[in-house]
Order: sequence, then C-alpha cells, then structure tokens
Amino acid sequence: MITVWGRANSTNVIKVLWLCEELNLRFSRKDVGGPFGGLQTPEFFVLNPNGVIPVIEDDDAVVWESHSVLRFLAQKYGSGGLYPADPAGRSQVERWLDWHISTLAPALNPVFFALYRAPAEQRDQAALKMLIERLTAVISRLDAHLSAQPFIAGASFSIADVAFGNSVWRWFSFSFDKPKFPHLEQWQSRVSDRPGYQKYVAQPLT
Ligand SMILES: N[C@@H](CCC(=O)N[C@@H](CS)C(=O)NCC(=O)O)C(=O)O
Repeated sequence: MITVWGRANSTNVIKVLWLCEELNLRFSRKDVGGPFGGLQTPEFFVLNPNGVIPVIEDDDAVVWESHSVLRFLAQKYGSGGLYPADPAGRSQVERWLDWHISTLAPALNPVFFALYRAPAEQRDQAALKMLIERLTAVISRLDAHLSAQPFIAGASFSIADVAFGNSVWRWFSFSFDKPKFPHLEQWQSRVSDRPGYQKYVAQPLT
C-alpha cells in the first residue's frame, strides 16, 4: 500500500491526496510537518533530503516534489487521460505544472503566509498590498488562459488541474477585494464536484 507523508492541510500534500482519489488508490497518510514536526530529522532526511512534504513510498519507490509524485502516480496507475502519452499533449500538462511551481506558487505562497501564518501584529500592510498586486497579475494570466479552453492543459481533465485545485481554492477563499475572474470561476465549478476535490481541496484555510 502507498504511504503518503504529510499533514492534510498542506497545499502540496492536497494535490497528492486528490490524485489518489481520482485513481482510486488505497493509501495511509502520516501526519508530519507543521505542528506535527518530524521533517528535520535524520529519519525523514533519508526519505527527502529537503525535509519537506509531500513524500510517498510505494513498494521500493520513494518520490518527493509534489508534481513528480503526480506524474509518478498517473504513469503507474492511470489509464493515460490524466497524463497524456503523446508529446504534444504531454507538453501542455508539463508546461502548466512547471508554471505552477515557477510562477504561481512563488506569488501565492507569500500572500498565504502573510494572512494565515504570520502573527497579525507583524503584518506589514504595504508589503501585503504589493504581494496581492503581484498575485493578482499572475491570476489574471491564468484566467485569460482559461478563456480559451475548459481545463488547464486543454480539452480534458489532467494532473495539471489536480495541481492547481488547492491554489485556486486558496485564491477564492482569500477575503481581500479582488477583480472578477470569470473563466477561473468557471474552471473551479467545472472541477469542484469531483469527489477528491470535495474531500481534500474544499476545506477552510488553516
Ligand atoms: N516544491 C515542493 C515544495 C514542498 C513544500 O514546501 N512543502 C511544504 C508544505 S506545503 C513543507 O514541507 N513545509 C514544511 C512543513 O510543513 O512543516 C513540492 O512541490 O513538493
């Protein structure tokens, strides 16, 4: 059976849990990270020398980096649709997985940390405003992208949608004023009735 290492409110662990549900995989999950600790230990460094979650163990394979985990599970257990085999289709998935890590996450995470992790009295409102502006510009690009196609990587649901689910959920959950992004809203309602989304993604932010 697959073991997923990581607390269930971690945005990167949520991707893996949602995909396990999509693939109907049985797994056990170990609470590490955040208040549970356990990442900066010699035992955990053997699993992931970076000391971060998620990590999965599946037979002899140990996989870390959330998008590598998505690729691994989709290749091993998926029937092809979630992670297309043809190079052109696959490159659509790959570029958005990379864009998430290189562009969306670095814009989103500082806003999340400022609002949900930093003590309120340490909040720098001017800095937060700039972070929100930067994030809004990135989200507007995603909205424009989704004006042309129903799913992140094209005409059908893929692991790219799984990667984006919790980030977009966080964006819409933030309570600050935001412009309307109708295409992104439509995408969210398109994926939100999937059981794995309901179970793991659509949770109050903590
Ligand atoms: N690029 C990595 C980032 C992993 C990461 O930063 N994980 C966070 C949780 S979302 C973590 O381990 N934080 C330390 C903690 O939870 O204690 C991935 O996609 O897996």
